[in-house]
Amino acid sequence: MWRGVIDQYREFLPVTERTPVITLHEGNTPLIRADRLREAHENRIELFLKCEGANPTGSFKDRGMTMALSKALEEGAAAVICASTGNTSASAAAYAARAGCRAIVVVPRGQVAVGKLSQAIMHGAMLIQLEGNFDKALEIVKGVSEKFQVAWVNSVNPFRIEGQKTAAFEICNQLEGSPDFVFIPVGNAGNISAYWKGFQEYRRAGRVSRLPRMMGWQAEGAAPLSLGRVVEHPETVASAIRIGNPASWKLALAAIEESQGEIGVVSDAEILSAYRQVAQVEGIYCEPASAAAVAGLIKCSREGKIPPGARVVCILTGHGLKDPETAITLAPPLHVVEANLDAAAQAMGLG
Ligand code: AN7
Repeated sequence: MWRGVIDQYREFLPVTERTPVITLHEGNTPLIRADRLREAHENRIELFLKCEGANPTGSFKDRGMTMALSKALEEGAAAVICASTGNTSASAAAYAARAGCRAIVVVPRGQVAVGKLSQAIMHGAMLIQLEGNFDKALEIVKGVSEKFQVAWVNSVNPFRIEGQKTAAFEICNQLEGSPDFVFIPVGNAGNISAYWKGFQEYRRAGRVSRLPRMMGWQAEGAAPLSLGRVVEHPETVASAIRIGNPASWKLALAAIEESQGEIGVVSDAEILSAYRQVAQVEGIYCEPASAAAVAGLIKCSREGKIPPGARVVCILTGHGLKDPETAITLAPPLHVVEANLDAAAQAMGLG
């Protein structure tokens, strides 16, 4: 039986036999070949989608949260706290419930997708809605964790990064080797840093012989890394990555530089187009932030940046059901028909 990422990758993680393992059996997510999407844009690469929405709370955050909660409990914490654009709060709430620990989550009011809010509520977290954006929430949570006895479980917590790096191990195992390019959305910049750490450790351990290029993608209105400056009022339809001052800024830039990768920017229109394509061409429903990685790949393919034969993985970081409201804004005119066969057939274009 798969028992989660700590059990599976224990030798690579800072845990001992005394660490209580808080797990929802996260990880082991599908890596799916995407031939139809590839054909639509660039027919000479090998394209795979890493479906992190298949984690227990519907995002990659669970890989980090199993570590963060296990270590918090080992260290005797009675409460955890995080700021969040949504997914971190959902995951922290679920793992805290499992650990029997209090969770306090601070989110920007009116800027979190409804599925994510529902998770924090259902798992019994204390939900604080801040009159301010994510960056402000992060600042406040940092202050609270320094002043009071609560464990800070944002990705500045090194245990989060340790857990999240396991996704890189999994991709290497699933491909039986390293990919050439990894396309990944960037918000607070923890995940791209975690992946790079994971690939490097796997190579050092002799499990793979090469390293991929890390290709990070931000939304145009929330692109501090590519602009090289803090964005005071970040704006994008991809609310998960509406972040103007990422905590892991330096680590992310190091990952990009060391891997000879790139940090790029895509517009909201490009994000929504990729979001719809992944769903309609491959049957995989990811959230808008995840689609930023696919939009980045489409852009690079168009610019001829990906060499033929390259093995490419896009990280689909979260499930589409997290944010049904954005999906519904894309709905074509809805068919409402009288309850009889002829009217229905006509509406179907068959009559
Ligand atoms: C679906 O939940 O920051 O660059 O507070 O939910 O590691 O921040 C979420 C980020 C990508 C960006 N895709 O990852 C939060 C939060 C999805 C996300 C990112 C997030 P990082």
